[in-house]
Amino acid sequence: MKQEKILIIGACGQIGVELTLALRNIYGNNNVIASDLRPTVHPLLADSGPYYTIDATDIKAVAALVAKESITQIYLLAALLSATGEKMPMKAWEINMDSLLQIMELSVEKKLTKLYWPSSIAVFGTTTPKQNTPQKTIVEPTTVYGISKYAGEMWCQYFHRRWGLDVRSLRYPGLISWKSAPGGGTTDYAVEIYIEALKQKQYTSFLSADTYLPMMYMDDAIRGTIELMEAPEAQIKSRMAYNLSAMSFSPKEIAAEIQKHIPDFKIDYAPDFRQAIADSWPASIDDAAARQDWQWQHRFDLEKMTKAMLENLGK
Ligand code: NAD
Ligand code: AKB
Repeated sequence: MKQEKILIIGACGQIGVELTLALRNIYGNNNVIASDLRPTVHPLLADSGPYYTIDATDIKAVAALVAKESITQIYLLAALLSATGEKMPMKAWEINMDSLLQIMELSVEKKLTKLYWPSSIAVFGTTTPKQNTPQKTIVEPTTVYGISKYAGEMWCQYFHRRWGLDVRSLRYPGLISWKSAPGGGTTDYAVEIYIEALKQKQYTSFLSADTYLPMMYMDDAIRGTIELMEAPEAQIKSRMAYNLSAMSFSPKEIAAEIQKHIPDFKIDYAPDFRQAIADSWPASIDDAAARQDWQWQHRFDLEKMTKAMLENLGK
């Protein structure tokens, strides 16, 4: 077992639950400390290891926990996502940025071995090339969430250059999972659609039929995150965030894939404010740098993911 002590902040969210479980498998239950703003732990994390209720922006509380648990690495997942962020932009900026800056300073001060902080395809905007969006390109995000992610990437690069902080990051696409619910993003439709297909055989999509977005099954995202974090330091050439890609589809295409399993499933469309956010994002992502630098490879496509989602949610 590896001798690291990891703190996950935002552990009860869509990614946090699965990442905590995966890291506990590798490092041991008591070496992976889960924490979140939520007063009670997510049911899937109960009984598998320590849990603390903590506010990521309360740096004194975070520092006290780091000292108490002798933490050596932090995964900072706490954030407000794109759709929620547009409803409360100042709050989103505060949570997304204050937590990152303070935790980066703490990481340098306490000489933590590594910090993980996820970015998003939301860094890209309407002026970015829409197809096969490259690692380095025009970046003019339109949402407060995207602005916070791009600013955060620049700060990660700065802390690495200035203080040698081993901070690593990925630009996740929309993530699709069945263990823990998504938390206020524009890509959440691609989870809701499976749940409603099983429950009601009907789904009203808040994005239009032909809105293509980059997407990924959670198993791939968790494996990619751990592979990035475990890669030798010399292989990490980007201290901004790596583009990461698996598949790209539209609401119409995911509905057609579901209909192969549930032939009477019906979809209709009622686009809302999230359509403008989706329209500002890439349709597909070029992740050649991640594939070259640390040998990233996805395993799930739309067909395989749909089978896994329907099977697991069906249980
Ligand atoms: P989520 O909303 O499901 O989970 C975030 C968790 O953070 C929640 O449990 C919430 O209670 C907690 N939290 C919020 N404010 C907090 C605070 N002040 N202190 C402590 N905890 C707080 O989000 P997620 O989908 O798990 O995303 C995790 C990270 O990955 C975020 O940075 C997000 O931007 C990024 N990301 C996610 C996706 C995706 O599709 N899920 C895609 C790209 C990037
Ligand atoms: C969102 O839709 O906000 C997230 C993301 C792609 O960052 N899923």
